[in-house]
Amino acid sequence: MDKLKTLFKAKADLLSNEIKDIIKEHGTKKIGEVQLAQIYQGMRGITGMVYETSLLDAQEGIRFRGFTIPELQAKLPRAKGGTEPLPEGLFWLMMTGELPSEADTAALSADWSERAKNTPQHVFNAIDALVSNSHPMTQFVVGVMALQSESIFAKKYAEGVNKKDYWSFIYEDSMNLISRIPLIAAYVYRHTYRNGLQISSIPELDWAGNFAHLLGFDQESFKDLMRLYMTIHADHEGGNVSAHTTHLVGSALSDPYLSYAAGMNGLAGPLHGLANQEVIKWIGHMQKELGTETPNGDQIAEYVKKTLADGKVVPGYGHAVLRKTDPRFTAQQDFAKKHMPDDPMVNTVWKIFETVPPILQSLGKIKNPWPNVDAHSGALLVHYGLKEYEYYTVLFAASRALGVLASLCWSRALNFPIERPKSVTTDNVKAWLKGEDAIWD
Ligand code: CMX
Repeated sequence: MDKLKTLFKAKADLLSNEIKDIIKEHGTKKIGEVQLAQIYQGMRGITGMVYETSLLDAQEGIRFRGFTIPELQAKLPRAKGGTEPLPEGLFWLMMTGELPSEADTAALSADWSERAKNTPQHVFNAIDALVSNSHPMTQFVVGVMALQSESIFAKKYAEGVNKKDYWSFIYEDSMNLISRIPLIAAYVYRHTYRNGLQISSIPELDWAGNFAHLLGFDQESFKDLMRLYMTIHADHEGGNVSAHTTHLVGSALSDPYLSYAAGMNGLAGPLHGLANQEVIKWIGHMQKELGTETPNGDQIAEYVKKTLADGKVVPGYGHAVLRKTDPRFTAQQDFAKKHMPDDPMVNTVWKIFETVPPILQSLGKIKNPWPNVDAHSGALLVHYGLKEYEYYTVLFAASRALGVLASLCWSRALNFPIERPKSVTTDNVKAWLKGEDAIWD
């Protein structure tokens, strides 16, 4: 067994026993009270699942195993000459709760590079077979689904395997899938926007550095952007649509390919990960309508009011849990201040940041008027010439694999059961409001 797998199993056995004791001693304690509004309004605020890899605080933002993004930037190993953390290091941290050494991250880079070899051709043929205007996220998910033929878990389950061993095959599938995600994602990009001219991997590069290379962007600072990008988008606790869907589908013992693909179909929604493409599309329309690349605050305010009057959302703003500026926005802003402080698109994003929150706040109904991760990411990509905004969610999806698959390993290692919350009908609710016995009592 490789070092990460051995360490992961030891941690999982330990936690599994602790959880058994917690349930035995405290299992009947109430962890919260569900209100009627919560069951009608997206289950907001209901604590209903365990997700070990990260935790979101409404005021402070995301912590990965207790570490904030600036702490990760300081503590995780970097590529030689690089200034941003390696996503391999974050994956190790999410899997074990421990910060990896440089040797651990280097070994993981080499392991993923090796596992990515001999990706079956039928994966790329499946993408080629799609109609040419298929959205990049559709192409990406089809590629992942085609790769499901390689699932070790599905094969072993069909042969009949002891449930105690599920975690091991989920681990192998997750590692194999993560290793090949840059290949599938870059294939979609080159296939759609670069006349199908594909680029070969550089096996010695780290996972995100090689991904940048496969896309056709070899500047060192773009590689660093990808390392940062793949780190900050990886995980956002368990309740968001992509993480929760992966977790839910995985709970039926669907293998990691099926579970991750399901989650990424959720990420492709405009209220979730697709918002990163919507932001650049929206800014592009604003620039066109106003006839300027660098609108001032008053012009932006007018355009925002028009967007709202047309019954649309302002993309990149608001969040279901966060109540402050997203630290993932700030991390990207810091990167931009360092690498491209005079870029017109980046400056427009900053001007929007000055202008939008007070307008949203003044409406009185929006719980979080501050920018989320998607408000900034596109502008950085545009700066480097990656202007095809319909592709942006694929980058988010590549990163999100690290968090949702690390969590899937944990869910199987802890033997979490199939997820099956209770639903009610409005007739049940009305009867209960009239004083009849509630079916949930
Ligand atoms: N622009 C306009 N209206 C907004 C808004 C925004 N950015 N954010 C919230 N609202 C509206 C909601 O649509 C809702 O309106 P109704 O009462 O008319 O239905 C009202 O304000 C209250 O919403 P909320 O409780 O503050 O927010 P929700 O938890 O329901 O939704 C989110 C959260 C992210 C879907 C929402 O803020 C939104 O649509 N933002 C724009 C899309 C976006 O950026 N999504 C990306 C989120 C991050 C990610 O997952 O990648």
